[in-house]
Amino acid sequence: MGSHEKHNCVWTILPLWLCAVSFLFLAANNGGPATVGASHDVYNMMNVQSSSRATPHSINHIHRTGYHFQPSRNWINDPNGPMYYKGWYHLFYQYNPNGSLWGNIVWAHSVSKDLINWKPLKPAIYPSKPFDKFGTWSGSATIRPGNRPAIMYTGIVDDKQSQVQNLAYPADYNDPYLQEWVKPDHINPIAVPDSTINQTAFRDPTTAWLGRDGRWRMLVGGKRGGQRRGIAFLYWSRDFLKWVKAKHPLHSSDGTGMWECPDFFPVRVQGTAGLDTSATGGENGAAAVKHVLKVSLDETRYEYYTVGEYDEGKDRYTPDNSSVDGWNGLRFDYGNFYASKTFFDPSKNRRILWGWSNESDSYPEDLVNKGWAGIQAIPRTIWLDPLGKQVVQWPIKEVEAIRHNKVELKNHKLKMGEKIEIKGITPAQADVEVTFTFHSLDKMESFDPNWNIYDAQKLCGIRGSTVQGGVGPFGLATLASKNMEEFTPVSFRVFRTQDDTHKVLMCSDATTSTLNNTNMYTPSFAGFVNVDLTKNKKISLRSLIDHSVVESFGAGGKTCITSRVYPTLAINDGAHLFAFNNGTELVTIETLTAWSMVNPKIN
Ligand code: DQQ
Repeated sequence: MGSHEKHNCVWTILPLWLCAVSFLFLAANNGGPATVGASHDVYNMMNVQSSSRATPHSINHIHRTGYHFQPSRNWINDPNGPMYYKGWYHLFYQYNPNGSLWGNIVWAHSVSKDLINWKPLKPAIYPSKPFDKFGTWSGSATIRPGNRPAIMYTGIVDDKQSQVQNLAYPADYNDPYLQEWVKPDHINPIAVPDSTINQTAFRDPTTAWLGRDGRWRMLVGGKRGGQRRGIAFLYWSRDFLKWVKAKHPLHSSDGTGMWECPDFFPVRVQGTAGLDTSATGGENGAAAVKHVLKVSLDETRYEYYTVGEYDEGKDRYTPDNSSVDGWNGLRFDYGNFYASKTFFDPSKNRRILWGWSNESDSYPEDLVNKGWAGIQAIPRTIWLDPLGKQVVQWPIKEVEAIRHNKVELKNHKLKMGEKIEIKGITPAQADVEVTFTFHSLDKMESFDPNWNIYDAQKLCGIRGSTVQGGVGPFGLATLASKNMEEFTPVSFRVFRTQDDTHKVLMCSDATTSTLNNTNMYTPSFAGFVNVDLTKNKKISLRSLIDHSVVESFGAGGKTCITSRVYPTLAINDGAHLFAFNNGTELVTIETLTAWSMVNPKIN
């Protein structure tokens, strides 16, 4: 939500159908992630109309998830301020207590011992003060020395959605649930837009980090007034109470538009362990570190990140040459995954990534009728790939505790056009890990030099899972109906590039996911996988399948894609799972292990 200044649907009194039609027009013409954004704004428009009359509707359970985080009803968006405190994981999230469209946003709050079973608490932060009277938008938690958490969040101060940053701290540090939060009048707001800052494009403070010079730093997302330069404004503080803006931002990039929900954190150059956000590397035997800067692009509703060097002395971040800054950058997830945020988990020495996965049924009426909207993706451990050019993500270990009914398949060969059904589990709610091998790359298709090397999604649209290839497409057909009238394929396809190397495309294609094609946004999400298949002719895939979501992890988590889908036949017992090969090269399923997933206790 957010850049309302540019979206006519939000503020005009266009009839709803016209907005919906213009959304479909955008969806048909852009073909890219921008369409996701368009849908959010249509929702906004409905909220403006409906927030006062929003009443709890009956809940439609067909596509609700079994083991993903969602409250019992209503709208959710960004994960906020995740942290670990006194034995409990805390998740706050943007929530509309009054309905299933965006609006009336508060910080809802749940706690967990294992990041899988969740206990709801009352909202932690909600509009109550002049500095947040019109909204309590996204922000982050920082654990200050002495185990003292604090939250920084964006307050909306007027009906034009002008934004300031605020600080809240727990009323009682002895309460492990951190139920009460104080927003002191004498210090808030802690940051207001100065004359150089666009006041409706100034939000989502990061977790703060403490420099060697004893000074705290935090970032606020923004864009240069009127222009499309995305900015991570940098703020400094000696005491965490009084914050001043640094002369220059930590980083900015032209042509990217508003940067929402920035996230900036150190990663070890070697190993998978996480680091505290204040960790600095390389000195006194400390592990060498790099930094990751992620931003969520309001214009397109996808995120990108870079890996680079943070110079603490100059307070500048410079992406490495191998990291593209801008719309073609690397993504944590090439699908429906937005406003993500990481935190350091000191209890298990890892950094964990949360991300919001919005609905893809496009009409606001669908959400109103369902009575709920939005889920949080399964938390992922995140670390730097050994080659140093990208991050790797893997579902947290704890999710394995809800696996049951294991089935296994070994050394099964799939000729061109063959598929095999994986039986003995509940395919609508499952976890599946598979490794595919093949003998040679000789049959690879050529990568047409006219194709845009960044536009994996378009390529997947042209060369979908049923279009015969050479090496691939092979993969899993998830949420499939018995006779494949509906299925969401997650697949790999290998191309020969002009320099005689290869490029691996991974697709999670929702175009065939449902027979109900009227209101659906069904993109062929895709990303390239940076793997060398010449020596080891082998690639792995894991998919977490949960009724209306398929979260997939290619090559051990190098490329991740989340799709939201709404089958009509492939629901509950009508859902099936297959592995398939539609390439002329014979593919072997070296191992496939699948499990049903039980329902944890969620809210
Ligand atoms: N959602 C929040 C904003 C943030 C946006 C409002 C990202 O703070 O920029 O609900 O989805």
